[in-house]
Amino acid sequence: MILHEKISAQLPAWRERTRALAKEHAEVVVDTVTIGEVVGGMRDIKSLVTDISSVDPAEGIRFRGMSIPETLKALPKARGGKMPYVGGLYYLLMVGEVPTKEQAIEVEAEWAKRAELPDYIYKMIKAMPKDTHPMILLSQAVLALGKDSVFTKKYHDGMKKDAYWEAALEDSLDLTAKLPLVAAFIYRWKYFGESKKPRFNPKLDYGANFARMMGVSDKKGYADLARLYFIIHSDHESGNASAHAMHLVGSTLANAYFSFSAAVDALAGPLHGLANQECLGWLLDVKSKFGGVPSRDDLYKFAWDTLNSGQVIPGYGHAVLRVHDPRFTAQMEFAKKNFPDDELLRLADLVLDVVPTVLKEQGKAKSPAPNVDAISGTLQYYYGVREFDFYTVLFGVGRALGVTANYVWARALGQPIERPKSLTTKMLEDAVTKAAQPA
Ligand code: NMX
Ligand code: MLT
Repeated sequence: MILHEKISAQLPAWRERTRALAKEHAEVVVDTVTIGEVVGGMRDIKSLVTDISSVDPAEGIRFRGMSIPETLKALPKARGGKMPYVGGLYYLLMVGEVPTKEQAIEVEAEWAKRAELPDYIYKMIKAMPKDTHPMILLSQAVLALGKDSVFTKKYHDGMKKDAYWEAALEDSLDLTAKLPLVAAFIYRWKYFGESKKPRFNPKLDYGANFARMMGVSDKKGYADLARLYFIIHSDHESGNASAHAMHLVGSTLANAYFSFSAAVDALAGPLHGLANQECLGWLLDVKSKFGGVPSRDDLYKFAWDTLNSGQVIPGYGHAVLRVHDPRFTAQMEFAKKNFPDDELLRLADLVLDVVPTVLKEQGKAKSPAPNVDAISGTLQYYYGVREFDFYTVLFGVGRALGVTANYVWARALGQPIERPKSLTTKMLEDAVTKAAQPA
């Protein structure tokens, strides 16, 4: 299998680099830690290692060193579409090189072989009350798929540490192949009462299959959106809550299913992935209150009312980014190219004009710029996926690509169980007293 072959060939050199850092340079200082960082959600503390992606506050995400426009340009385009093969992105994240079209298709073919769900997954989802949030269903399904984890089986059969990554890769390929089916089934069952099992057509790519299984009317348009969506949501370095949850759980040698279920749970928080659902809800509230796109003044007042009621404005601000999120820009460009006159898009555009002003006036948010969630729901809504509590499931399908690539490499490089040190409040106060004493 191509990913196995390519990673295997790189491993000796990566292992040597990691060994040298750990053994020969362990004492080199890379950061100092302040009380503000300790009590402030560990913001900015440099304490994780990943080569899959990196986020620059002034520039945004780079996948294996490539910005979003560079990634979209370089990856081979899917047959019949304008966006790249998702399999090509997975190859880039896993291998660190831009694949040829044939290599991207090989990953797609690998997914097609594995894209089937055991019967009990359907039964389990259907056994849940209809008003269950789709992120609960997704997390349950992922966890339940872990019954067949290759990693867990081989671990108990005495697998050697050097081979962990191979079993991790098997589980990651199985999981990422099955996720579109899980997501599409949740969608069709929960909102339309359909219990037909989705079928993955091996002649079509990941994006086109997803569009078919979701049952949208513009399959070609939605296939391109799905490709773009999964690619840009795949990774955002390792410190974001979902990636970090996956990494933490994976570091205990829990399998990829346990680990990704934890990532899904983290993504379900309104300050993280669920903001995309909240964001569309906020836009629709504006629309219904004003009977369409309001005046700038009305929107300005509405935004202030949200802040004054103690809520955040979803889709704006970021823990790391200090500029417009390039994932926002990529989606805005897609929308303007494909449906420039859409009413919700015009509203999102007006929000982009007003909300950063309001956040700046309030003066709390370190960044008033839009993040990825500010626009993603508007695109789904246009293509008819209007059940917005489903949106974070889509984020989850995309995020799996990046976090599983990280998970495979973490096992390949023998990254240890994560275990930071905690302090008591008294210890921090003592540190303050000590710092105030003359040297
Ligand atoms: N609306 C209102 N207040 C905000 C916003 C916002 N969009 N963004 C930040 N703030 C507040 C924040 O709540 C905090 O207030 P307080 O001091 O009262 O606790 C203050 O500004 C400083 O926060 P920051 O340091 O700028 O942001 P932080 O790193 O703590 O949090 C987010 C980052 C993304 C959680 C925050 O900007 C936010 O809540 N945004 C809205 C929710 C959202 O869009 N989340 C999605 C992020 C992307 N993703 O998909 O995960
Ligand atoms: C993400 O994609 O994970 C979000 O932008 C949040 C983050 O990076 O902290």
